Amino acid sequence: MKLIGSYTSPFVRKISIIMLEKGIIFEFVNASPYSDDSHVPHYNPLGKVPALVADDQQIWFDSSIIAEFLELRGDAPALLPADPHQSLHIRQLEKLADGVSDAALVIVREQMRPGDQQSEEVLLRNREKIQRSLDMLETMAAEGKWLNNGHLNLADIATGCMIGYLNFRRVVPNWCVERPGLVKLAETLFQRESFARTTPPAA
Ligand SMILES: N[C@@H](CCC(=O)N[C@@H](CS)C(=O)NCC(=O)O)C(=O)O
Repeated sequence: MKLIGSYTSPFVRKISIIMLEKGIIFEFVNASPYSDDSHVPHYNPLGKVPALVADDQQIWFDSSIIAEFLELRGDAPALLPADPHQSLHIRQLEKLADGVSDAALVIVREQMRPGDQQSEEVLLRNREKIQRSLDMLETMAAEGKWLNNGHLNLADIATGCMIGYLNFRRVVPNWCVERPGLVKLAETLFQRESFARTTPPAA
């Protein structure tokens, strides 16, 4: 099994953590999707990481699909409930956390442009997406049913990777204000070996 990506990506980190938690042995192939000579399009025509090359050489891309593929292998611990309807609730929160990472990535890329070419509208729109989504995740973390219920699941992992990315890129540094449920969840997750071993490199 080969994972193509970079540890600065919250989506790649999500897959690394899933495989570490499940004890799946894999080779990590460091590849930047943004370099001119990137090999990533060879694995994923969209040019995005992560991509996973399975033992039968089948290539899987998009972190949600890879997560589903890994879950279908059946390695313990299960990160989704067997009941498909319950699973859907957790998958939706996984997508919500991933959507925050997407919006944070847009902000990071926008801020890399020369100041006079940056769009205030794009920055504001994505900050608003992030704040609204974090509010919903906070409610879910406080409820403790589909997120933060004491049994690590896919939504917890996606949320931890997203918060790690907000911290790493210093996007929306006030994310933790009045969100004690998310702060507690992040603190608990960051103590796990799988998270500690995949901390993004210093910027
Ligand atoms: N929905 C995708 C998002 C992946 C993604 O956006 N990855 C970023 C790195 S964090 C990337 O490869 N971007 C390159 C590009 O957009 O060209 C997933 O979950 O895998």
